[in-house]
Amino acid sequence: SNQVMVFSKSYCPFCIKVKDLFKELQVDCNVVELDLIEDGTNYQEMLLEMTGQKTVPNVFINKTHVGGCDNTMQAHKDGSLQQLLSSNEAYDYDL
Ligand code: GSH
Repeated sequence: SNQVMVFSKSYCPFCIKVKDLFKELQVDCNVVELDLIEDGTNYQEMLLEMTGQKTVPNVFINKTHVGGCDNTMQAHKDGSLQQLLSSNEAYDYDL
């Protein structure tokens, strides 16, 4: 099945909006709250290098980088989110 990753910060309103959307769609997602991780790794810098995007939320579905909140809402509107969610690619990141 598909795998959804949401890199988030617990206090970020855009992240809450994205997490609420997936909840509403009854899509299980793996949420990583970057502000709650204290292992010394700069995950945001890694995400910036991978995707060119520094802000959270940073959403991935399977092998596809969806983007931030605006990108995810737009993909929901235009149907591309559902298409990604119904695809069957394996999750392939090595974070
Ligand atoms: N337009 C962006 C989107 O649609 O995702 C807004 C995202 C945004 O502004 N996120 C803030 C952020 O990442 C947190 S609320 N700020 C920089 C940071 O926390 O390092």
